[in-house]
Amino acid sequence: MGDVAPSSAPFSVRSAAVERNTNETKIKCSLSLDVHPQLAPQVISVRTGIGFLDHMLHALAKHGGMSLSIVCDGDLWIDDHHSAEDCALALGEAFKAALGPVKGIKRYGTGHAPLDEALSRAVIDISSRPYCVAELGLKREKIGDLSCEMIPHIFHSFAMAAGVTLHVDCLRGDNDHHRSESAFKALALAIKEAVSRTGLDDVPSTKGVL
Ligand SMILES: [Mn+2]
Repeated sequence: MGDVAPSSAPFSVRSAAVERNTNETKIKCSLSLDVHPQLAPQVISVRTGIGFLDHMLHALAKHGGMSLSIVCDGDLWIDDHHSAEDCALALGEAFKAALGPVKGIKRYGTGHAPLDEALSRAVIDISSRPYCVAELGLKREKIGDLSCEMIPHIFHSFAMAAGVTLHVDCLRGDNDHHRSESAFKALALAIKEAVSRTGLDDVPSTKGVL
């Protein structure tokens, strides 16, 4: 993991690939936390089997400045639960692996993202203290083929697997598609800030370890 610095410094990409296979889902996920217009162009390919989840994860990667490939072959004949949860777990595992030791990054990140009338806030601490509070106030049963009850669960699963503390709140909004999308985009902005390199090589904690 190189230090940040003048644009002539070597560019390094923090990335990881994980495979997660159970009787319920088979997932391949690769994630890069760094993109560069020439050296590592952003590439996003998301096929979870759940259209609205694809839309949300695509937005998360796009606005998080990440490259993401995820393919899930899951038991959608049952419902969307296992696929949605396990994709979030795989993404969290890939995030944690790509980041490696928590050194030389900002650690904390906050994002606010509006989408028309909706506004969400996400706050992340890359802390090795997995915790999640997600209050999205969604009213519909589902958006497309994704159950609304799964959306906070996706944030929770991601936080547990990634080992991060995460608070995501939708502050206002009438349209559940907008509320959800603004939440994912807010998380994207929070992640982008938290993983950004400080140019130092220290552990960002008074404990000296994270
Ligand atoms: Mn949309």
